[in-house]
Amino acid sequence: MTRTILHVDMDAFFASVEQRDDPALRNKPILVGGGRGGGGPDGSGKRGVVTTASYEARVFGCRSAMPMAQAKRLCPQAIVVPVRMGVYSSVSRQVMAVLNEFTPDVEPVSIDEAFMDVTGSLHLFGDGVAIARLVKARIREVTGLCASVGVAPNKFLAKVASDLNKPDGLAIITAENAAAMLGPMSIRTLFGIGPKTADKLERFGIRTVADFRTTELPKLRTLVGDQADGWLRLANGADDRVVHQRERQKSIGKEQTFGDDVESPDQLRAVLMGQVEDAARRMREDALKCSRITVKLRTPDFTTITRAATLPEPSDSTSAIWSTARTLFDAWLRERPGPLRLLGVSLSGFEQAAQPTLFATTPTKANRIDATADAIVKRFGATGLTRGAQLSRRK
Ligand code: TTP
Ligand code: MG
Repeated sequence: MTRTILHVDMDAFFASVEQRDDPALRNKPILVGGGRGGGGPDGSGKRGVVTTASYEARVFGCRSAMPMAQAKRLCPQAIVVPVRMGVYSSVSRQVMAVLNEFTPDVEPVSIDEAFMDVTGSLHLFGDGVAIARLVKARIREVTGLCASVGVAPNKFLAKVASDLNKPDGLAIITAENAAAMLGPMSIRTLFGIGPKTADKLERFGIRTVADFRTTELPKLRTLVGDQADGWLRLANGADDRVVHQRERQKSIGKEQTFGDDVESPDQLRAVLMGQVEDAARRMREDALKCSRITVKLRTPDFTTITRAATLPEPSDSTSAIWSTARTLFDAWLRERPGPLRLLGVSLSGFEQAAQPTLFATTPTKANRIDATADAIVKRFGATGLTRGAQLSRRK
């Protein structure tokens, strides 16, 4: 069966998020990572490395994984911006939720890239190129960022295609033109050929995909072993790997262990409210609604208790979730008043929320407050917003 596969890859992902959030960085060469306040992509250790260079900095030769000092020599005017991994993860979830509006067959590959099998969605949205245009437009609308998309009959070709016209690219590779397009490309394009294998093949004069194709199979097998057969299939544009849906999230939660046990019910409620706010926002980013709310408590003697309740109907509203979480918490406090070591909340029993583009629904007041709160957090980070119940934390 002929499939239509899309590969979506955000352009200069971390750098574009920084440029979006700070107008002073727009159209400027910027280097995300290293140096002052920056760490590795996980926010720890590994100082002094570029995680992303904006396209303006790439013109000067700055690249990912380059030592920051070297990048600064290539482009002294570049502005160095620290990594904000939490923000990129939250944008990533928004992007993946957008892709899920078009098909459930979405396979995230990394923080900024995913495959989609849209074969079953063609009758709804048009051909692969039409869907690619819609996906790019929706990503821009929801995140303000630009993605490149490749359209092809399989994963390998779709990934090659998404890279062809970056940034803001949209490229198609068909079964008919695949062999001709791949021919002049480096053997490093073939999925699974790492730098060591590539060096070895190149020493034997096999540099391009066309070189690889025209080398006799027994020779390829002596050079690279049994994998020769698979790479030869890729070199001919064939790839039957399927798009695997990501495993569905079972719960979204947040918990906090206190440095000193906390006794004040108001303070505990404020912490819980903040946790509900955070978990509900992440759930909305994934376009989910939950039906089960679990509050977790740990007393100073390390006893851990959970209290759960089921909502009458699935909800993604912070106020609905908060009122249930608060009822659970207050019931616990009436039974066993006293200090706590840990407090947390988790949301589960998910169902997909209605997709905003496909089903226009009338937002309720609570929806509008949540949407505003989400927009503020997106813009200023979680500290930009404090609901009433949280205020006692500031005392
Ligand atoms: P990429 O998609 O490889 O790169 P990119 O999105 O910055 O640029 P483009 O796709 O337009 O070529 O990686 C996505 C993000 O992953 C990138 O923004 C930063 C992070 N990353 C690292 O932290 N370390 C790395 O070595 C690489 C390659 C990426
Ligand atoms: Mg990218």
